[in-house]
Amino acid sequence: MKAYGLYIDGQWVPSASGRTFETKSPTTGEVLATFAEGDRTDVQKAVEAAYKARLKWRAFPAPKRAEILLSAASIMSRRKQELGRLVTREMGKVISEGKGDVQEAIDFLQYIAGEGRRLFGETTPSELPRKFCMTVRQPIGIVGLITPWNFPFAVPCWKLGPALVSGNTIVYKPASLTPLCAVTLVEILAEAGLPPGVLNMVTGPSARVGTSIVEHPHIKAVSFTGSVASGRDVYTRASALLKRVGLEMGGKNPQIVLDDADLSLAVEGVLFGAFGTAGQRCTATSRLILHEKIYDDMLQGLISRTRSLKIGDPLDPLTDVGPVCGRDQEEKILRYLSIGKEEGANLVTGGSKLTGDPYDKGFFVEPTIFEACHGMRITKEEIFGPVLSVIKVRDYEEAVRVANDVEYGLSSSIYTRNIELAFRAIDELEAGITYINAPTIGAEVHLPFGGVKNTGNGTREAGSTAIDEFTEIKTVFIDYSGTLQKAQIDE
Ligand code: UN1
Repeated sequence: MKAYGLYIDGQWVPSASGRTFETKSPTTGEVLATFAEGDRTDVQKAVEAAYKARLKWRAFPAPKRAEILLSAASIMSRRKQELGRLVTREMGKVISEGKGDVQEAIDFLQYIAGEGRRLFGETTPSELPRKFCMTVRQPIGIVGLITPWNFPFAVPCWKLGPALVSGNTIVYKPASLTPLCAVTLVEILAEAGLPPGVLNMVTGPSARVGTSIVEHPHIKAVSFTGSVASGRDVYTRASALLKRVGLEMGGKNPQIVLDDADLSLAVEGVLFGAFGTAGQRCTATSRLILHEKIYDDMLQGLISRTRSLKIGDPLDPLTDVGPVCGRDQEEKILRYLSIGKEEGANLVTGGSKLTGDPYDKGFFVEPTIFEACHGMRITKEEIFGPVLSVIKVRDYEEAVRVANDVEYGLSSSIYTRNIELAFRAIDELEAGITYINAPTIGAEVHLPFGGVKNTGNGTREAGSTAIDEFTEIKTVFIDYSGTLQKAQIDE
């Protein structure tokens, strides 16, 4: 069994307490490796390393910093098959999606490396003669990154990439369900040439490692992806210390299907949106809002396609849906299945844990569809599993009203051929992302990603906005008149 340490100042070291934890395959229960369990003392050491490295890293030219990201992307491309399998073994998503996770990380590192030769500021005329005005982007300093288990390569790269190219040093805490992916990613970045102390990783529980990162006075910004409850805690603690915080949290993403839609396209869309990654994406479709005229046809089509999904070993390329990621995750989903049944939602397919061989060793939940009434808990709360609530509406207006009546606003989708209603949906759906005639999942890395309402606090990851979370803007005035010139003062 391989045992991994914490990564501090370019060295793999045991935790101060000597405690360890393990990661298990959600498919077979096999223990994959053990990891150092960090706490406040280890975070302190990681911050010291990041502090020591920060001035040199900041002075290293941005295009050179970007080259390291490009090398990491090439190592990942070369090892894509193996890394995809690693994601699948540790996290449980099916192998095509495991490789997709790695591909998303590669795509994004390549994209953000371009910032090394941009990091654009503005130049603008002065109101005074012989005076020049501009802005430059500068690193924030030491940033804390806290990442989830559902995209163990892509989401850490969304944060690490812009933080590094902008010249920050990092203390990184990955999710405790996928530390093997995290260790591998750090090894790749080290191999790509990242100097010691620039990236430090502390594995261990959120309550100790995460909180210590959020509360450390030298860490000036925190970027977090995870649940609303944890995000709220991060925000509360960090904002009391006046830190910059980027939050990307839950979703209750709707797919609306109007009566003029291409129904077979809409069925394939919701199948991928709701049951891809076993529903464990923050962009997953968890509500299907159907126009009453096509309700029966669409539901019938969807039920038969859902029943034909193959559930099982995610490494098998023929499998459609793998296990959910761990016991807590499974328990939460099963609890929501009971809640749905108790609330009187009509269970039309699925609804149980799968048992028997080969399911007993892992955490397998059937893809589940409820006919629900808007307002039931299963239509409002994030489940983060393969559970879809179908809601009937009379028209476009009611569809949008229902879609918007939740606390979240990450992704959204509408299937229609009516161009006016498609454009109205872009205006009216309360979400950071709207898809027309495509499922709620599958955002591309060169566009901003994030949500409104309780999904986030206004930051956008990826795309052209990615570096905003990790840079300070300095405004510069250069007076070359040789005289004292006074802005705003009448002469
Ligand atoms: C997430 O679930 O946290 O848009 C990220 C998508 C993926 C990213 C999801 N590109 O579904």
